[in-house]
Amino acid sequence: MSEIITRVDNGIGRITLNRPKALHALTTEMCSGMADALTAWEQDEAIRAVLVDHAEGTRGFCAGGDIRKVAESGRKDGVEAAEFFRVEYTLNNQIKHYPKPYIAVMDGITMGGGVGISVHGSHRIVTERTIFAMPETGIGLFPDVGGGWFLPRLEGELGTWLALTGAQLRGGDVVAAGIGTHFLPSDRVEVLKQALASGQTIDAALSGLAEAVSHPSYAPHMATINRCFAHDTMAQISIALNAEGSEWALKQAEILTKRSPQSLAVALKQLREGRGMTSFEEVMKMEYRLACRITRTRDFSEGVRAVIEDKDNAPAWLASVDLSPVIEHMFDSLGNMDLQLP
Ligand code: QUE
Repeated sequence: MSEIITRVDNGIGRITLNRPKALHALTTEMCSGMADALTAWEQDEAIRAVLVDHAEGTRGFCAGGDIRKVAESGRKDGVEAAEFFRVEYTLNNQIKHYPKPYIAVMDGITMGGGVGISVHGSHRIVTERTIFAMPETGIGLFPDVGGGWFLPRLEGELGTWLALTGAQLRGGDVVAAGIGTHFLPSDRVEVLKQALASGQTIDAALSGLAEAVSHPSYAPHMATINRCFAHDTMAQISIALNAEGSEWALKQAEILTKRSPQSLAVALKQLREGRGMTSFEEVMKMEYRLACRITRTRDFSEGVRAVIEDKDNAPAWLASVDLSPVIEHMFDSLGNMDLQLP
């Protein structure tokens, strides 16, 4: 059975992720298959919009990327890992600039790579089952797939908090944050698909089915988030959280002690650089440099071992002393190996 199912349903290009054993985590082949379908439908006047969803079960839309394979490659020469990121980030860029409506159904777990194939689309459908997160600092990676673009563009320092701690947002909170565009109870997703296939316009179908969202559950913490996560070094952020003294702030400080110090430093600089960049392509080029380099490091190998391979959830990160020269170097050009986008 193929890992993605593509078909046309009454003028709607449909892509269904179909790798249920790995919660639809993206492989190189899934990304290139999606890119090929999007390219074909871009030119096809019979296609009005694209809708991306997942097959089988209610657990989730997409857990991320095929991180096991990336880690295996990173422990060797990193060639396969670099190829994966090239194909995945080129797809993220294609979605960002797609000329037709791109509707992602973010039903259930939507993390990492799953965010990259949804958040850059024009229409992001959230249900009561949606669990959004960018959890990469917990495996020695960084919040990639365009995290350097969308996270610093959320309100205040919300994106910095999400990126560093890997915090999860659920249901309506995902729309309130601006990550999703529409909230639909999950039992209306089928109704939406039928409405689109019957020729209703997307905005007419959505305005009849979407529900308003209430105040997000993170709202009471926004002032603290904006105060503490505004700093430009991890040491300052940790000190600020501890100085707050509230139960919530101390919990965030404790979470940060469990994340890879190298990932935290890379992610914080990635978001600060990304905030100042004026094109999505520039961000993806930066992230490609970081991905190629970080996936060859000890912390990434160890993070994947602890969280995904052995599942002991006890990564032994390298000490955080004197990281800055290593971090700075990760942002350097790859020369003729830099990411080239169309
Ligand atoms: C952080 C991550 C990922 C993760 C767990 C983290 C990630 C990812 C997966 C994942 C989960 C299930 C699978 C799979 C991959 O888990 O990026 O193949 O079956 O892809 O804490 O960044």
